[in-house]
Amino acid sequence: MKLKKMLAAVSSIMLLSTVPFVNAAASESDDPFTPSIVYKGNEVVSDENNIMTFSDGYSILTSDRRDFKITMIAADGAEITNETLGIDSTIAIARTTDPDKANYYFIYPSTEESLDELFDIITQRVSEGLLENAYSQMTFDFQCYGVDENGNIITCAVGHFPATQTTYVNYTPEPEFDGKGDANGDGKLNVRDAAFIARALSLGEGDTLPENADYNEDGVVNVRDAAAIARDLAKK
Ligand SMILES: [Ca+2]
Ligand SMILES: [Ca+2]
Repeated sequence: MKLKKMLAAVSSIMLLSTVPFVNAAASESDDPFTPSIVYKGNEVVSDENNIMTFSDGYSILTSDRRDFKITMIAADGAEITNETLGIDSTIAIARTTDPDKANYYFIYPSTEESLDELFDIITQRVSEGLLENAYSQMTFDFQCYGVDENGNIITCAVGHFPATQTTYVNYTPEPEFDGKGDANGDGKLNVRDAAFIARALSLGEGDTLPENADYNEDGVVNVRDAAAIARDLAKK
């Protein structure tokens, strides 16, 4: 057994099992219409014989691919129908019930082959401007694997892990948090920051709060900042 490769696979699976695919540095495809971005920036460079290899060099053995889904985000004012999408009239298009995402439409293909075929067409509609963006998703189980001296694939005895693969047409990384409102300095903005500001103010220690506690950017840190943080969090 090629121990080195096996160990690499084992270490990759340990990473993957805790934080699936998020370990790679974000890599943006040269061609934005190549449907290849998986999760937060890790790109599938090949997918053959159930072995999926990512741009960071990790590869996994996949099985039981299921739950196929295409999400389409319509451009402003675009009419989304089987006809405008150019897909078979028998394919059901669902629409979200979330009023904040009124321009989201979904297709649930029954096979991976049909997912791939439809996603090619949908990708074309993004490039033509009918859709703002689109992504395809599927769930699969995966295992790490190694190759023995005879070239046979052997799996690691660590079991199966379910994962969801997301393939975007256009991948936009989440903007980095700029620290605004992070009064307690833990790198996150949440209700603790509103409480932290309120507590410091109530103790008469408002002047010990950091500059970025001025969430509404009016030049003073006061109870309005705590309220604004709470209000914005409630909107999310
Ligand atoms: Ca914080
Ligand atoms: Ca303020």
